[in-house]
Amino acid sequence: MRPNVDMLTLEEKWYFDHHGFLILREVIPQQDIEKMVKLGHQWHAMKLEDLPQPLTSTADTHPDYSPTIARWINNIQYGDQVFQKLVLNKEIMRVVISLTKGNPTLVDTALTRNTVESDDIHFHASGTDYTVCEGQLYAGFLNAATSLVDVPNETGFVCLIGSHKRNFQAPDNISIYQGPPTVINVPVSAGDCIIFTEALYHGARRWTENYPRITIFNRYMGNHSGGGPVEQYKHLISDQVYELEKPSDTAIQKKIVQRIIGEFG
Ligand SMILES: O=C(O)CCC(=O)C(=O)O
Repeated sequence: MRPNVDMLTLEEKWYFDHHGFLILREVIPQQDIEKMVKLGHQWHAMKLEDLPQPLTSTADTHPDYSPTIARWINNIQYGDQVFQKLVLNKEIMRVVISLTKGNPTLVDTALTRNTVESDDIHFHASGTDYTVCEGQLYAGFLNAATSLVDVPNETGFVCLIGSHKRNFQAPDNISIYQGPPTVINVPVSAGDCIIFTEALYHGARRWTENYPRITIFNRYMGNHSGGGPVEQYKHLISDQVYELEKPSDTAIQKKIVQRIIGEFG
């Protein structure tokens, strides 16, 4: 018999179902934050063609590209072990495993830099894959957004609370600058992680501080059958990260999933 993959508390379930996200406080140590910030600055100072392979920036080739886009660097887990540690973070994985019902696949990593010049990120959402059945939540596309800096009120992540349920089409005139109760802004401290379903309408307000906002967005899918690791560079990642990037097979539980469930068991 398979072990129980639902490691959320009742309060976390209520909160996620109601809001469309959960906040995990202080999930990474200060020394990891410092290392990530240093590498983030280093990579963001590079042009696309100069990034160490297989790092890339799909921001630079994005259809909505603008010189002031909040730029992101992808495949960072191949660039340093500290990002692999975040991908496998036990607290984040507890939530990801629970919400994907035990079948997560890491599909993207992105280290994003916003400055006061960066464009607003207007409300958008991806997919409608969110359900609740017999007390168990399922979110087929999750984004774990870990902030590497303090994000004060009135800037950074915003969302249309509860919009992941999608029972009705949201009006299209709601702005990221509207306030509660419809639109909420989520201030966080360096090391906090907001895990949200991509079915939730979300965006980001203009950055206001005199230091850049740096955030790592690690995206996970449930029962994902496509994609996979960058095979040519598999020697740069651990077996656990490699396995997490492999498509899910619902008949076989990933070893990394078994290990994390065991640690909470
Ligand atoms: O910057 C943010 O917090 C939101 C980012 C975002 O909208 C996304 O990753 O899809």
